[in-house]
Amino acid sequence: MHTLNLGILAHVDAGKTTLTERLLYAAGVIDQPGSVDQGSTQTDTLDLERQRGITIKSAVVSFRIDDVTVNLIDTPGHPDFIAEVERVLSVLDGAVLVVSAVEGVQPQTRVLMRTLRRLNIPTLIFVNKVDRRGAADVPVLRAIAEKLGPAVLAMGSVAGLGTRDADVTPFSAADDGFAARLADLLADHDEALLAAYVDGGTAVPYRRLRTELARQTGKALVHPVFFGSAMTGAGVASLSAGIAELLPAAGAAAAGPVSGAVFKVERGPAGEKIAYARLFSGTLRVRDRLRFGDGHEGKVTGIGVFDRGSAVPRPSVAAGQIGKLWGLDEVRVGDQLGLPRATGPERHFAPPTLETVVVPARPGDKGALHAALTQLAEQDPLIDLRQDDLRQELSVKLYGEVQKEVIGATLADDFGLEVGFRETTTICIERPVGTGAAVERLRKPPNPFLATVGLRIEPTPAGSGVAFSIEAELGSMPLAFFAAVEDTVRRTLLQGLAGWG
Ligand SMILES: Nc1nc2c(ncn2[C@@H]2O[C@H](COP(=O)(O)OP(=O)(O)OP(=O)(O)O)[C@@H](O)[C@H]2O)c(=O)[nH]1
Ligand SMILES: [Mg+2]
Repeated sequence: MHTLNLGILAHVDAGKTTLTERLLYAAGVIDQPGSVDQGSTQTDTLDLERQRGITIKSAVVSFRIDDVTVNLIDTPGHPDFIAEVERVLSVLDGAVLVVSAVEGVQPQTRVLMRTLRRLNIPTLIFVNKVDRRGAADVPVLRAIAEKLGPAVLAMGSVAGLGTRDADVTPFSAADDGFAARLADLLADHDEALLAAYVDGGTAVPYRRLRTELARQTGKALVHPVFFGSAMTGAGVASLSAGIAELLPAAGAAAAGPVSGAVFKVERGPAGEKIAYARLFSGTLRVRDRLRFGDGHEGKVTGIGVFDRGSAVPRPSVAAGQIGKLWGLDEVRVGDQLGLPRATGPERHFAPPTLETVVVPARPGDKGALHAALTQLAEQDPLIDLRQDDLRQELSVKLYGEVQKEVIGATLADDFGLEVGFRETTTICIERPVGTGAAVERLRKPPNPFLATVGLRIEPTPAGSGVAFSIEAELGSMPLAFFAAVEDTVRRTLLQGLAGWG
Protein backbone atom coordinates (compact mmCIF):
# COMPACT_ATOMS: atom_id res chain seq x y z
CA MET A 1 0.00 0.00 0.00
CA HIS A 2 1.50 3.34 -1.08
CA THR A 3 0.63 6.78 0.26
CA LEU A 4 0.27 9.94 -1.78
CA ASN A 5 0.07 13.21 0.12
CA LEU A 6 -1.80 15.50 -2.22
CA GLY A 7 -2.53 19.21 -1.86
CA ILE A 8 -5.43 20.96 -3.54
CA LEU A 9 -4.50 24.55 -4.24
CA ALA A 10 -6.22 27.40 -6.04
CA HIS A 11 -7.46 30.97 -5.84
CA VAL A 12 -10.48 31.65 -3.64
CA ASP A 13 -13.77 30.04 -4.71
CA ALA A 14 -12.24 27.97 -7.52
CA GLY A 15 -13.96 24.88 -6.11
CA LYS A 16 -11.28 23.08 -4.05
CA THR A 17 -13.59 22.04 -1.23
CA THR A 18 -16.32 20.96 -3.66
CA LEU A 19 -13.76 18.94 -5.62
CA THR A 20 -12.56 17.33 -2.38
CA GLU A 21 -16.14 16.13 -1.79
CA ARG A 22 -16.37 14.78 -5.32
CA LEU A 23 -13.11 12.85 -5.01
CA LEU A 24 -14.26 11.32 -1.70
CA TYR A 25 -17.57 10.42 -3.30
CA ALA A 26 -15.92 8.93 -6.39
CA ALA A 27 -13.74 6.78 -4.10
CA GLY A 28 -16.78 5.55 -2.17
CA VAL A 29 -15.84 7.21 1.14
CA ILE A 30 -19.11 9.18 1.34
CA ASP A 31 -22.55 8.30 0.00
CA GLN A 32 -23.42 11.82 -1.07
CA PRO A 33 -21.10 14.68 -1.97
CA GLY A 34 -21.62 17.50 0.57
CA SER A 35 -22.15 21.10 -0.46
CA VAL A 36 -20.19 24.19 0.55
CA ASP A 37 -23.34 26.27 0.13
CA GLN A 38 -25.22 24.08 2.63
CA GLY A 39 -22.28 23.69 4.99
CA SER A 40 -22.24 19.90 4.71
CA THR A 41 -18.70 19.17 3.47
CA GLN A 42 -16.09 16.85 5.03
CA THR A 43 -13.49 19.62 5.09
CA ASP A 44 -14.64 23.18 6.00
CA THR A 45 -15.89 21.84 9.34
CA LEU A 46 -15.31 24.98 11.43
CA ASP A 47 -18.47 26.99 12.20
CA LEU A 48 -16.81 30.06 10.77
CA GLU A 49 -16.02 28.25 7.52
CA ARG A 50 -19.62 27.11 7.18
CA GLN A 51 -21.04 30.54 7.96
CA ARG A 52 -18.76 32.28 5.49
CA GLY A 53 -18.60 29.56 2.84
CA ILE A 54 -14.82 29.86 2.62
CA THR A 55 -11.98 27.64 3.77
CA ILE A 56 -9.90 29.13 6.57
CA LYS A 57 -7.77 26.20 7.75
CA SER A 58 -6.15 23.39 5.78
CA ALA A 59 -7.85 20.06 6.43
CA VAL A 60 -6.90 16.46 5.69
CA VAL A 61 -9.17 13.69 4.41
CA SER A 62 -8.19 10.45 2.80
CA PHE A 63 -9.42 7.99 0.23
CA ARG A 64 -8.07 5.06 -1.74
CA ILE A 65 -7.56 4.71 -5.45
CA ASP A 66 -6.46 1.19 -6.34
CA ASP A 67 -3.57 0.41 -3.99
CA VAL A 68 -2.77 4.05 -3.20
CA THR A 69 -3.97 5.80 -0.03
CA VAL A 70 -4.39 9.45 -0.93
CA ASN A 71 -4.17 11.94 1.93
CA LEU A 72 -5.79 14.98 0.46
CA ILE A 73 -5.11 18.38 2.00
CA ASP A 74 -7.78 20.96 1.12
CA THR A 75 -6.26 24.43 1.50
CA PRO A 76 -7.80 27.92 1.70
CA GLY A 77 -7.66 30.07 -1.44
CA HIS A 78 -8.16 33.48 0.12
CA PRO A 79 -4.83 35.34 0.11
CA ASP A 80 -5.30 36.26 3.81
CA PHE A 81 -4.76 32.59 4.62
CA ILE A 82 -1.76 31.93 2.39
CA ALA A 83 0.22 30.94 5.51
CA GLU A 84 -1.95 27.79 5.69
CA VAL A 85 -0.82 26.88 2.16
CA GLU A 86 2.79 27.59 3.00
CA ARG A 87 2.74 25.20 5.93
CA VAL A 88 1.53 22.23 3.87
CA LEU A 89 3.96 22.67 0.96
CA SER A 90 6.76 20.82 2.72
CA VAL A 91 4.65 17.68 3.21
CA LEU A 92 3.27 17.23 -0.33
CA ASP A 93 4.14 14.51 -2.84
CA GLY A 94 1.94 16.15 -5.45
CA ALA A 95 -0.71 18.78 -6.04
CA VAL A 96 -3.84 19.52 -8.00
CA LEU A 97 -4.00 23.18 -8.96
CA VAL A 98 -7.61 24.17 -9.65
CA VAL A 99 -8.42 26.88 -12.19
CA SER A 100 -11.99 28.06 -12.78
CA ALA A 101 -13.15 27.71 -16.38
CA VAL A 102 -15.12 30.94 -15.85
CA GLU A 103 -12.69 33.19 -13.95
CA GLY A 104 -9.59 31.66 -15.57
CA VAL A 105 -6.02 32.12 -14.36
CA GLN A 106 -6.00 34.59 -11.44
CA PRO A 107 -3.01 36.42 -9.93
CA GLN A 108 -3.18 34.02 -6.96
CA THR A 109 -3.03 31.03 -9.36
CA ARG A 110 0.25 32.37 -10.72
CA VAL A 111 1.70 32.87 -7.24
CA LEU A 112 0.80 29.28 -6.33
CA MET A 113 2.05 27.71 -9.56
CA ARG A 114 5.32 29.62 -9.40
CA THR A 115 5.88 28.19 -5.93
CA LEU A 116 4.87 24.64 -6.90
CA ARG A 117 7.29 24.78 -9.79
CA ARG A 118 10.10 26.21 -7.72
CA LEU A 119 9.68 23.38 -5.23
CA ASN A 120 9.42 20.81 -8.04
CA ILE A 121 6.11 19.49 -6.72
CA PRO A 122 4.44 17.28 -9.35
CA THR A 123 1.23 19.12 -10.27
CA LEU A 124 -1.90 18.27 -12.25
CA ILE A 125 -4.16 21.14 -13.30
CA PHE A 126 -7.94 20.81 -13.01
CA VAL A 127 -10.06 23.30 -14.96
CA ASN A 128 -13.26 23.33 -12.90
CA LYS A 129 -16.80 24.67 -13.39
CA VAL A 130 -17.14 23.61 -17.05
CA ASP A 131 -20.89 23.43 -16.31
CA ARG A 132 -21.19 27.11 -15.49
CA ARG A 133 -22.35 29.72 -17.97
CA GLY A 134 -19.40 31.56 -19.44
CA ALA A 135 -17.04 28.59 -19.06
CA ALA A 136 -14.25 28.38 -21.65
CA ASP A 137 -11.85 25.58 -22.54
CA VAL A 138 -9.42 26.55 -25.30
CA PRO A 139 -8.85 30.15 -24.10
CA VAL A 140 -8.31 28.93 -20.52
CA LEU A 141 -5.86 26.30 -21.75
CA ARG A 142 -4.03 28.98 -23.70
CA ALA A 143 -3.91 31.25 -20.63
CA ILE A 144 -2.54 28.35 -18.58
CA ALA A 145 0.22 27.75 -21.14
CA GLU A 146 1.05 31.46 -21.28
CA LYS A 147 0.85 32.33 -17.62
CA LEU A 148 1.56 29.14 -15.69
CA GLY A 149 4.07 27.31 -17.87
CA PRO A 150 4.20 26.06 -21.42
CA ALA A 151 4.59 22.33 -20.67
CA VAL A 152 0.88 21.59 -20.33
CA LEU A 153 -1.40 19.24 -22.21
CA ALA A 154 -5.19 18.81 -22.24
CA MET A 155 -6.11 15.25 -21.25
CA GLY A 156 -9.69 15.37 -22.56
CA SER A 157 -12.31 17.40 -24.37
CA VAL A 158 -15.53 19.00 -23.16
CA ALA A 159 -18.94 18.72 -24.83
CA GLY A 160 -21.82 20.99 -23.84
CA LEU A 161 -19.43 23.53 -22.31
CA GLY A 162 -21.17 26.11 -20.10
CA THR A 163 -24.27 23.97 -19.52
CA ARG A 164 -25.41 21.74 -16.71
CA ASP A 165 -24.93 18.74 -19.06
CA ALA A 166 -21.29 19.55 -19.80
CA ASP A 167 -19.41 16.30 -20.14
CA VAL A 168 -15.77 15.36 -20.48
CA THR A 169 -14.31 12.63 -22.67
CA PRO A 170 -10.72 11.65 -21.91
CA PHE A 171 -8.40 11.41 -24.89
CA SER A 172 -7.15 7.89 -25.59
CA ALA A 173 -4.81 5.86 -27.75
CA ALA A 174 -7.44 6.00 -30.47
CA ASP A 175 -6.93 9.77 -30.84
CA ASP A 176 -4.05 10.10 -33.29
CA GLY A 177 -3.83 13.79 -32.57
CA PHE A 178 -3.46 13.18 -28.84
CA ALA A 179 -0.63 10.66 -29.25
CA ALA A 180 1.16 13.14 -31.52
CA ARG A 181 0.69 15.98 -29.01
CA LEU A 182 1.94 13.73 -26.20
CA ALA A 183 5.04 12.76 -28.17
CA ASP A 184 5.65 16.39 -29.03
CA LEU A 185 5.41 17.50 -25.40
CA LEU A 186 7.51 14.68 -23.99
CA ALA A 187 10.27 14.72 -26.62
CA ASP A 188 11.84 17.80 -24.98
CA HIS A 189 12.97 15.69 -22.02
CA ASP A 190 13.32 12.27 -23.61
CA GLU A 191 16.19 11.68 -26.00
CA ALA A 192 14.87 8.38 -27.37
CA LEU A 193 11.47 9.89 -28.07
CA LEU A 194 13.08 12.87 -29.74
CA ALA A 195 15.18 10.58 -31.95
CA ALA A 196 12.12 8.55 -32.96
CA TYR A 197 10.30 11.78 -33.64
CA VAL A 198 13.05 13.29 -35.77
CA ASP A 199 13.44 9.97 -37.62
CA GLY A 200 10.15 10.67 -39.29
CA GLY A 201 7.24 9.38 -37.33
CA THR A 202 8.42 5.93 -36.23
CA ALA A 203 5.38 5.20 -34.18
CA VAL A 204 6.12 5.16 -30.47
CA PRO A 205 3.77 2.76 -28.65
CA TYR A 206 1.02 4.64 -26.78
CA ARG A 207 1.77 2.74 -23.58
CA ARG A 208 5.36 3.99 -23.70
CA LEU A 209 4.06 7.54 -24.05
CA ARG A 210 1.84 7.14 -20.96
CA THR A 211 4.74 5.78 -18.88
CA GLU A 212 6.87 8.67 -20.00
CA LEU A 213 4.05 11.11 -19.19
CA ALA A 214 3.95 9.74 -15.63
CA ARG A 215 7.73 10.00 -15.34
CA GLN A 216 7.87 13.60 -16.53
CA THR A 217 4.81 14.63 -14.48
CA GLY A 218 6.48 13.03 -11.45
CA LYS A 219 9.52 15.18 -12.04
CA ALA A 220 7.29 18.28 -12.40
CA LEU A 221 8.53 18.78 -15.97
CA VAL A 222 5.04 18.66 -17.51
CA HIS A 223 1.55 19.38 -16.18
CA PRO A 224 -1.42 17.41 -17.56
CA VAL A 225 -4.63 19.47 -17.64
CA PHE A 226 -8.00 17.86 -16.80
CA PHE A 227 -11.36 19.50 -17.39
CA GLY A 228 -14.47 18.96 -15.31
CA SER A 229 -17.06 20.09 -12.83
CA ALA A 230 -16.77 19.47 -9.12
CA MET A 231 -20.46 20.36 -8.91
CA THR A 232 -21.83 17.76 -11.36
CA GLY A 233 -18.94 15.31 -11.15
CA ALA A 234 -18.11 15.51 -14.86
CA GLY A 235 -14.46 14.71 -15.52
CA VAL A 236 -13.76 13.79 -11.89
CA ALA A 237 -13.26 10.08 -12.69
CA SER A 238 -10.50 10.98 -15.17
CA LEU A 239 -8.88 13.26 -12.63
CA SER A 240 -8.97 10.46 -10.02
CA ALA A 241 -7.40 8.06 -12.49
CA GLY A 242 -4.80 10.72 -13.37
CA ILE A 243 -3.91 11.20 -9.69
CA ALA A 244 -3.22 7.48 -9.29
CA GLU A 245 -1.47 7.03 -12.64
CA LEU A 246 0.58 10.20 -12.93
CA LEU A 247 1.53 11.43 -9.45
CA PRO A 248 4.35 9.63 -7.60
CA ALA A 249 3.53 8.09 -4.20
CA ALA A 250 5.71 8.85 -1.20
CA GLY A 251 9.08 7.19 -1.06
CA ALA A 252 9.07 5.42 2.30
CA ALA A 253 11.96 4.54 4.59
CA ALA A 254 10.00 3.06 7.50
CA ALA A 255 13.13 1.56 9.03
CA GLY A 256 15.26 4.69 9.39
CA PRO A 257 15.37 7.20 12.24
CA VAL A 258 12.20 9.26 12.80
CA SER A 259 12.02 12.46 10.80
CA GLY A 260 8.85 14.45 10.15
CA ALA A 261 7.26 17.88 9.87
CA VAL A 262 4.29 19.37 11.73
CA PHE A 263 2.05 21.30 9.34
CA LYS A 264 -1.02 21.87 11.48
CA VAL A 265 -1.83 22.17 15.17
CA GLU A 266 -5.30 22.16 16.64
CA ARG A 267 -6.97 21.70 19.99
CA GLY A 268 -9.25 18.76 20.74
CA PRO A 269 -12.58 18.96 22.59
CA ALA A 270 -10.86 18.91 25.99
CA GLY A 271 -8.34 21.57 24.95
CA GLU A 272 -5.62 18.97 24.29
CA LYS A 273 -3.10 19.77 21.63
CA ILE A 274 -3.13 17.70 18.42
CA ALA A 275 -0.31 17.94 15.90
CA TYR A 276 -0.66 16.88 12.28
CA ALA A 277 2.65 15.61 10.99
CA ARG A 278 4.01 13.91 7.94
CA LEU A 279 6.73 11.37 8.50
CA PHE A 280 9.57 11.32 5.98
CA SER A 281 11.41 8.41 7.54
CA GLY A 282 11.13 6.01 10.46
CA THR A 283 8.16 4.73 12.42
CA LEU A 284 6.66 6.51 15.42
CA ARG A 285 4.76 4.48 18.01
CA VAL A 286 2.49 5.37 20.88
CA ARG A 287 4.60 5.92 24.04
CA ASP A 288 7.72 6.77 22.00
CA ARG A 289 9.64 9.78 23.26
CA LEU A 290 10.89 12.11 20.60
CA ARG A 291 12.60 15.42 20.11
CA PHE A 292 10.91 18.18 18.22
CA GLY A 293 11.21 21.85 17.38
CA ASP A 294 13.66 23.94 19.32
CA GLY A 295 15.09 21.32 21.67
CA HIS A 296 11.77 20.11 23.13
CA GLU A 297 11.14 16.52 24.00
CA GLY A 298 7.85 14.74 24.61
CA LYS A 299 6.04 11.44 24.71
CA VAL A 300 3.45 10.52 22.10
CA THR A 301 0.32 9.40 23.95
CA GLY A 302 -1.94 8.74 20.97
CA ILE A 303 -1.71 8.41 17.17
CA GLY A 304 -4.36 8.67 14.47
CA VAL A 305 -3.64 7.71 10.86
CA PHE A 306 -5.81 8.82 7.96
CA ASP A 307 -7.69 6.03 6.27
CA ARG A 308 -10.84 6.23 4.11
CA GLY A 309 -12.08 9.54 5.39
CA SER A 310 -10.77 10.80 8.70
CA ALA A 311 -8.06 9.66 11.09
CA VAL A 312 -8.49 6.39 12.98
CA PRO A 313 -6.57 5.39 16.14
CA ARG A 314 -3.46 3.35 15.36
CA PRO A 315 -0.49 2.13 17.37
CA SER A 316 2.02 3.69 14.96
CA VAL A 317 2.56 5.96 11.98
CA ALA A 318 5.24 5.21 9.39
CA ALA A 319 7.30 7.06 6.80
CA GLY A 320 5.16 8.52 4.00
CA GLN A 321 2.02 8.73 6.15
CA ILE A 322 0.31 11.65 7.83
CA GLY A 323 -0.49 11.14 11.51
CA LYS A 324 -2.37 13.05 14.17
CA LEU A 325 -0.25 13.05 17.31
CA TRP A 326 -1.38 13.57 20.89
CA GLY A 327 0.84 14.29 23.88
CA LEU A 328 3.37 16.78 22.50
CA ASP A 329 2.36 19.72 24.69
CA GLU A 330 4.92 22.21 23.46
CA VAL A 331 4.64 21.43 19.76
CA ARG A 332 4.18 24.30 17.29
CA VAL A 333 3.30 24.48 13.63
CA GLY A 334 6.43 24.16 11.50
CA ASP A 335 8.32 22.05 14.06
CA GLN A 336 10.53 19.24 12.84
CA LEU A 337 10.11 15.87 14.51
CA GLY A 338 13.11 13.69 15.33
CA LEU A 339 16.10 14.50 13.18
CA PRO A 340 16.32 18.26 12.85
CA ARG A 341 16.38 19.67 9.35
CA ALA A 342 19.63 21.36 8.38
CA THR A 343 18.03 24.73 7.68
CA GLY A 344 15.17 26.65 9.29
CA PRO A 345 11.65 26.61 7.85
CA GLU A 346 11.60 27.96 4.34
CA ARG A 347 9.56 30.96 3.34
CA HIS A 348 7.74 30.64 0.04
CA PHE A 349 5.34 33.57 0.18
CA ALA A 350 5.69 37.14 1.38
CA PRO A 351 5.20 37.61 5.15
CA PRO A 352 2.23 39.61 6.54
CA THR A 353 2.48 43.33 5.86
CA LEU A 354 -0.13 44.64 8.30
CA GLU A 355 -0.29 44.98 12.03
CA THR A 356 -3.01 45.77 14.54
CA VAL A 357 -3.46 46.08 18.30
CA VAL A 358 -6.04 43.74 19.87
CA VAL A 359 -7.97 45.36 22.72
CA PRO A 360 -10.23 43.39 25.09
CA ALA A 361 -13.71 44.86 25.54
CA ARG A 362 -13.39 44.20 29.31
CA PRO A 363 -10.06 45.54 30.63
CA GLY A 364 -9.95 42.63 33.12
CA ASP A 365 -9.65 40.17 30.19
CA LYS A 366 -6.06 41.15 29.34
CA GLY A 367 -4.56 37.99 30.82
CA ALA A 368 -7.13 35.73 29.17
CA LEU A 369 -6.61 37.50 25.84
CA HIS A 370 -2.87 36.96 26.05
CA ALA A 371 -3.42 33.26 26.74
CA ALA A 372 -5.90 32.93 23.87
CA LEU A 373 -3.69 34.73 21.35
CA THR A 374 -0.75 32.58 22.46
CA GLN A 375 -2.84 29.53 21.53
CA LEU A 376 -3.68 31.03 18.15
CA ALA A 377 0.01 31.77 17.59
CA GLU A 378 0.80 28.07 18.15
CA GLN A 379 -1.38 27.36 15.14
CA ASP A 380 -0.25 30.37 13.15
CA PRO A 381 3.16 31.68 14.25
CA LEU A 382 3.12 34.34 11.51
CA ILE A 383 0.69 36.44 13.59
CA ASP A 384 3.83 37.06 15.65
CA LEU A 385 2.03 37.97 18.88
CA ARG A 386 3.85 40.79 20.63
CA GLN A 387 3.33 42.42 23.97
CA ASP A 388 4.36 46.03 24.42
CA ASP A 389 5.14 46.15 28.14
CA LEU A 390 5.22 49.94 28.27
CA ARG A 391 1.83 50.50 26.69
CA GLN A 392 0.40 47.23 27.95
CA GLU A 393 -0.75 46.35 24.43
CA LEU A 394 -0.97 43.14 22.46
CA SER A 395 -0.34 43.33 18.72
CA VAL A 396 -0.58 40.79 15.91
CA LYS A 397 0.58 40.76 12.29
CA LEU A 398 -1.96 40.22 9.56
CA TYR A 399 -2.35 39.56 5.84
CA GLY A 400 -5.69 41.37 5.64
CA GLU A 401 -9.08 42.35 6.96
CA VAL A 402 -10.75 38.94 6.51
CA GLN A 403 -8.07 37.36 8.69
CA LYS A 404 -8.69 40.08 11.29
CA GLU A 405 -12.42 39.34 11.31
CA VAL A 406 -11.70 35.63 11.67
CA ILE A 407 -9.37 36.24 14.64
CA GLY A 408 -12.08 38.42 16.25
CA ALA A 409 -14.77 35.78 15.70
CA THR A 410 -12.51 32.95 16.94
CA LEU A 411 -11.72 34.84 20.14
CA ALA A 412 -15.45 35.41 20.68
CA ASP A 413 -16.67 31.90 19.76
CA ASP A 414 -13.88 29.70 21.14
CA PHE A 415 -12.62 31.76 24.07
CA GLY A 416 -15.63 33.91 25.03
CA LEU A 417 -13.57 37.08 24.57
CA GLU A 418 -15.07 40.19 23.00
CA VAL A 419 -12.31 42.26 21.43
CA GLY A 420 -11.84 45.34 19.32
CA PHE A 421 -8.98 46.17 16.98
CA ARG A 422 -7.11 49.42 16.57
CA GLU A 423 -6.77 50.69 13.04
CA THR A 424 -4.70 48.31 10.93
CA THR A 425 -1.34 49.80 10.00
CA THR A 426 1.28 48.81 7.49
CA ILE A 427 4.35 47.22 9.02
CA CYS A 428 7.37 49.42 8.38
CA ILE A 429 10.79 47.91 8.76
CA GLU A 430 13.91 49.99 9.23
CA ARG A 431 17.13 48.57 7.84
CA PRO A 432 20.69 49.86 7.92
CA VAL A 433 21.73 51.12 4.47
CA GLY A 434 25.44 51.37 5.16
CA THR A 435 28.13 50.35 7.61
CA GLY A 436 28.58 52.28 10.85
CA ALA A 437 31.00 51.74 13.73
CA ALA A 438 31.64 53.27 17.15
CA VAL A 439 33.93 52.56 20.09
CA GLU A 440 33.71 53.75 23.68
CA ARG A 441 36.92 53.11 25.56
CA LEU A 442 37.34 52.24 29.20
CA ARG A 443 38.13 55.28 31.38
CA LYS A 444 37.82 57.71 28.46
CA PRO A 445 34.98 60.26 28.99
CA PRO A 446 32.07 60.19 28.40
CA ASN A 447 32.15 56.38 28.98
CA PRO A 448 31.03 55.87 32.62
CA PHE A 449 31.33 52.07 32.43
CA LEU A 450 34.09 49.72 33.42
CA ALA A 451 34.30 48.39 29.91
CA THR A 452 35.32 49.15 26.38
CA VAL A 453 32.54 48.61 23.90
CA GLY A 454 32.88 48.61 20.12
CA LEU A 455 30.04 47.97 17.73
CA ARG A 456 29.99 47.67 13.98
CA ILE A 457 26.66 47.45 12.15
CA GLU A 458 26.53 46.23 8.56
CA PRO A 459 23.49 45.63 6.33
CA THR A 460 22.65 42.01 5.46
CA PRO A 461 20.36 40.94 2.58
CA ALA A 462 16.75 42.07 3.15
CA GLY A 463 14.72 39.47 5.02
CA SER A 464 17.74 37.53 6.32
CA GLY A 465 17.23 38.69 9.92
CA VAL A 466 19.79 39.83 12.46
CA ALA A 467 23.13 38.04 12.68
CA PHE A 468 25.30 38.78 15.72
CA SER A 469 28.97 37.94 15.95
CA ILE A 470 31.73 38.69 18.42
CA GLU A 471 35.12 39.92 17.33
CA ALA A 472 36.60 40.26 20.83
CA GLU A 473 38.51 37.35 22.33
CA LEU A 474 36.12 35.02 24.08
CA GLY A 475 38.32 34.86 27.18
CA SER A 476 38.41 38.67 27.59
CA MET A 477 35.33 38.73 29.83
CA PRO A 478 32.88 36.28 31.41
CA LEU A 479 30.60 34.49 28.94
CA ALA A 480 27.53 35.90 30.70
CA PHE A 481 28.66 39.38 29.70
CA PHE A 482 28.81 38.40 26.04
CA ALA A 483 25.29 36.97 26.35
CA ALA A 484 24.10 40.21 27.97
CA VAL A 485 25.63 42.28 25.15
CA GLU A 486 23.98 40.14 22.49
CA ASP A 487 20.66 40.30 24.34
CA THR A 488 20.81 44.07 24.55
CA VAL A 489 21.80 44.45 20.90
CA ARG A 490 18.91 42.26 19.74
CA ARG A 491 16.41 43.99 22.02
CA THR A 492 17.54 47.44 20.88
CA LEU A 493 17.21 46.42 17.22
CA LEU A 494 13.51 45.56 17.72
CA GLN A 495 12.81 49.26 17.27
CA GLY A 496 14.55 51.45 14.72
CA LEU A 497 15.62 55.08 14.91
CA ALA A 498 12.28 56.31 13.57
CA GLY A 499 10.34 54.20 16.07
CA TRP A 500 9.39 51.42 13.66
CA GLY A 501 10.32 47.74 13.80
N1 LIG B 1 -21.34 25.67 -11.17
C1 LIG B 1 -20.34 25.22 -10.42
N2 LIG B 1 -20.14 25.74 -9.21
C2 LIG B 1 -19.12 25.25 -8.47
C3 LIG B 1 -18.28 24.22 -8.94
N3 LIG B 1 -17.35 23.96 -7.98
C4 LIG B 1 -17.62 24.78 -6.96
N4 LIG B 1 -18.69 25.56 -7.24
C5 LIG B 1 -19.26 26.61 -6.38
O1 LIG B 1 -18.27 27.60 -6.20
C6 LIG B 1 -18.32 28.11 -4.86
C7 LIG B 1 -16.99 27.92 -4.18
O2 LIG B 1 -16.74 26.54 -4.02
P1 LIG B 1 -15.72 26.00 -2.94
O3 LIG B 1 -15.62 24.53 -3.16
O4 LIG B 1 -16.04 26.50 -1.59
O5 LIG B 1 -14.41 26.72 -3.43
P2 LIG B 1 -12.99 26.73 -2.70
O6 LIG B 1 -11.97 26.78 -3.77
O7 LIG B 1 -12.90 25.59 -1.73
O8 LIG B 1 -13.05 28.10 -1.91
P3 LIG B 1 -12.04 28.59 -0.74
O9 LIG B 1 -11.63 27.39 0.01
O10 LIG B 1 -12.78 29.55 0.11
O11 LIG B 1 -10.90 29.25 -1.45
C8 LIG B 1 -19.47 27.37 -4.17
O12 LIG B 1 -20.62 28.16 -4.26
C9 LIG B 1 -19.60 26.10 -4.98
O13 LIG B 1 -20.92 25.57 -4.96
C10 LIG B 1 -18.53 23.67 -10.25
O14 LIG B 1 -17.86 22.80 -10.74
N5 LIG B 1 -19.57 24.22 -10.93
MG1 LIG C 1 -12.45 25.62 0.22
